[in-house]
Amino acid sequence: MKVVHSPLHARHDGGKELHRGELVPCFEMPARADFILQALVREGFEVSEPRPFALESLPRVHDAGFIEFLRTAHAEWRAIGKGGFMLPGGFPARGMRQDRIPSGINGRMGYYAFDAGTPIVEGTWDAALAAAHCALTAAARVAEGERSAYALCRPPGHHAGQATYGGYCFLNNAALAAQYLRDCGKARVAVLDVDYHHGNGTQDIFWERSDVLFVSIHGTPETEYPYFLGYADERGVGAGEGYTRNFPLPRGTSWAEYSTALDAALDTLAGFSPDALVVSLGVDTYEGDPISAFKLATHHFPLMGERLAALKVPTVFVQEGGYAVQDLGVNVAGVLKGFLAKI
Ligand code: OKP
Ligand code: ZN
Repeated sequence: MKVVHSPLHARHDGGKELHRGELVPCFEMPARADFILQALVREGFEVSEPRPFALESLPRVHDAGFIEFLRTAHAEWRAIGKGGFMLPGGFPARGMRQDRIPSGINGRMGYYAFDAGTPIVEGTWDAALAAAHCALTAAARVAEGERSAYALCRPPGHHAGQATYGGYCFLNNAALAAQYLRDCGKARVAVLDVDYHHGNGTQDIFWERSDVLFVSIHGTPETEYPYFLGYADERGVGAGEGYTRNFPLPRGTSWAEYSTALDAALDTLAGFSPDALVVSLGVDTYEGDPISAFKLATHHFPLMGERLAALKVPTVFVQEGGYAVQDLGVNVAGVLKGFLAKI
């Protein structure tokens, strides 16, 4: 399995985020990718840089105005005399208008953002675009016939919706990979999201579609971020009805209950007979994660990989979350090695 990685990820270094009422150093930091890369190199994985993709050629999963906002946001911030990181100060909540996009940069930032914990800095766009290119390159390798590929994406992507950013995510790397596989002729593509947090952005993007199945196992939104999506009764609408499936689990969930949910999710995936699988691979389900509350141990991650291999479907792994920086590498390598051992 080849690894796709870009050093441009380091251009995104948010500095501070608003967390539980305080500005604290960002959990989503450049060292995350460095630790994962080190571990994978140590394990003998071959690493390459992403292929180039023209902006116009990106699979259409995001709104054009939203992409333009991300591309130009920090330059506009500098144009009004500001530097450093950008955070929004207001959102179009219930009872307010959603149909007017403010022209000023502060209002436009609140229009497209859905939280105040996702800073944009000067290099954010370059890093987010490079992460998208990593996911697309991994998808291209699988479309060309490789059994699997791993995209070391940073910043992550699964919270980014059709026209929204938040949860440390700007472009939805997994959704771009899934759409790329569709565009290459894979008729049915499944996305399995095992990050601790619900993949609200991916769900949003494929909500009304029956050609891409979205399945997510995550901390219940009753207590866990992103709070407002990810309940079991969300199953898609219109043509997409039944093609979104959510498995919310309580804080404190350990491998015994987790693996039962994983088996149910895998049954759902097998019933869809996908031509390709994209795994949104967050390892923040780990017991040592500083912002999450499941209890998976390092030795459980290879078991997860083994079960994924049993689907016998060409698979693109896309890195999402995981914030126990020192242990990220071994946990990610564990999933990939477990998978490789069973294919
Ligand atoms: C990203 B991923 C609220 C702080 C909440 C956001 C967590 C994002 C997780 N201001 N923190 O799914 O690992
Ligand atoms: Zn997460």
